[in-house]
This record gives sequence, structure tokens and C-alpha cells, in this order.
Amino acid sequence: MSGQFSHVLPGEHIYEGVLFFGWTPADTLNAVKDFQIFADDAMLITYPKAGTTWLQEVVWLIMNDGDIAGAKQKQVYFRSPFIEFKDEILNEIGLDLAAQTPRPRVMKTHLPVRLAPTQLWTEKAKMLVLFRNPKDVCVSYYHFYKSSSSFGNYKGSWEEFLEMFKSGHVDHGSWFDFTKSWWDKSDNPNLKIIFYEDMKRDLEESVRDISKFLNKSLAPETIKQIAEHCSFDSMKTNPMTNHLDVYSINAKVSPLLRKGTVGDWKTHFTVMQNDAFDEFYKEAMKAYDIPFQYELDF
Ligand code: PPS
Repeated sequence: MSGQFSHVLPGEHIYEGVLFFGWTPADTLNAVKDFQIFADDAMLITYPKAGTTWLQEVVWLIMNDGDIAGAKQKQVYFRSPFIEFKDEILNEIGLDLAAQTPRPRVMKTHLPVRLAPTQLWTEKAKMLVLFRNPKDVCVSYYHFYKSSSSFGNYKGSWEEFLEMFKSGHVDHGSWFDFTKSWWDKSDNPNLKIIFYEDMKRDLEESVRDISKFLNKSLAPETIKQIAEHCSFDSMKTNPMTNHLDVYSINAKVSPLLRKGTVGDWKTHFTVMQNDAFDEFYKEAMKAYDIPFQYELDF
């Protein structure tokens, strides 16, 4: 698989068939499977670049009754640990942070079902799976690969990256495998599928809907405040969410909060690339009818 592509991720390795960068080592992945989960946990499950940080801020605020002052005191990645991540420079050791986080916890993972903590199922934690259309995910991932030293500051072409994405030769592996694995679980009453595009269409409505799923009853004014605090412009200028402090991201190349739109793929995909992607998607996702939205109609 890797022989086809020239880009090498720092510390890259294959774990049970999935490619990872060095910040997700094998011993951490082993420990994640057995990681202790509690029924009051909220696990945010996303493929990279699906809008994870956005959902982290939204769900942390819902679980903490709209405590915006509290959210402004600590970076989102310390309040809502990324369980399979281990960055000793940033002192961000996901499993340690998660073990120290007061309950109810909000945590994040990009893992497919088979690599996720098994106790998610036995302890009946709340699982929030955020999906974003794969074309925008791929574009967002491409820019992040270029800007981040953890991803080896990708210098290759967009064309090559698109092929890497399609074949799953990117950190955390195939979007297609990840997506199918979680969609297969969508009947589980403790699991909610959320779409990035729906959050873009009406964030207040999404906050209300997610609160209901989490059994949190928030005042309409609190819901409004959360939605305002979590708008793209607000999160982009908020030092607790914009990741401008993260040493590995060169925001001059591309910040984490880059555009935050639906349909930016149209400025990257050629007509031929788009047709080929649609064909590839049809084959890879056959038998899966997931209502992805590639543009917003307003
Ligand atoms: S990560 O590092 O994998 O967890 O990245 P992730 O947070 O999943 O994805 C980054 C993309 O999410 C967009 N984003 C937002 N969009 C809309 N509104 C808000 N508030 C918001 N916050 C983050 C971010 O801009 C990245 O998408 P692109 O398309 O690159 O702009």
C-alpha cells in the first residue's frame, strides 16, 4: 500500500491494518481498547477533519450547563481529551488526561469501531458520531497535512493526496472503513449520528438536539449563547479553541479553523477528479445509503 506514495508520516506505523502517525503509538492503541468507560461519558467519534473541535466545544458546553467562563479558562484539547493521542511536547497524553478529567467526561476519538474502547458498548456511554461529506473532509485534511509538522508538512500535490485519501493511506486510515463501521452501529440507542452540514445549517437547532440526546435540559437563552460561542468566527478568534498555540501547526500555511464551510471541495476537485471520486464512492459504499450533503441550499 505505502509503496505507491512518496509521503511518509513522522513515526508512521500500521496497527491492525490501519496507518497511524507516531503520535498514536501501538501501546496507546492497545491501552485504548481496554480503557475504562463510564455510563456518563460522552465519546465524540469523528474521522479527522469532520469538525471534531467544533463538536468538542459544543458538547463540553452542553455537559457543563453552558459554562462559557469555564470554557475560556482551558484549551479545548485539555478539557476534552483525544484518547489515542500522545504528544509529550504539548503534554497532551490523551489517556492520562481522560483518566484525570472530572466526570461527566467529554472525550474524542478518530478510531473505527474495532479499535475503539470495548467498554463503550458494555457501559452504555453516550456516543456522538459526527459525519462530514468526504470531499470536504479530504480537502480539509490536505491543508492540515501541509500545515502540520506532525503530519510531515506534506509537500506533494493535491492530486496525490486525493489518491492517498481514497486508498486510506492517511493517518487513521480509510474514511470509508471508519464511516461504514460506525454507520453499522446507528441503531444503538446510545449512539447519535450528527452531520457537520446540519450544524452549519442551524447550529442552535443542533445544540438543542444534542442536548436532548444527552438528557440535558438547557434554557433557550443558554442554547443561544452556546451557538454564538461556537460559531466559526468566534471559535477562530478564541485562543482556547483556535489551536494557534499548538507548536506543530503552522497557521501561516493553514490554520486548523481554515474556512469552516460546506462545498470548498468545488475549489479543489477537477471535473475528472470529481467523477472518479463519485465512481469510487459508489463502489466503496455500496449497500450504504448515508445522506451526505455536498452543498447547502441557502
Ligand atoms: S481534527 O484536528 O481532526 O480534530 O480537526 P477537526 O476539528 O475535525 O476539523 C477541522 C475542520 O473543522 C472546521 N471547524 C468548523 N467549521 C465550522 N464552524 C466551526 N465553529 C468550526 N470549528 C472547526 C475547521 O474549519 C476545519 O475545516 P476546514 O474545511 O478545513 O475549514
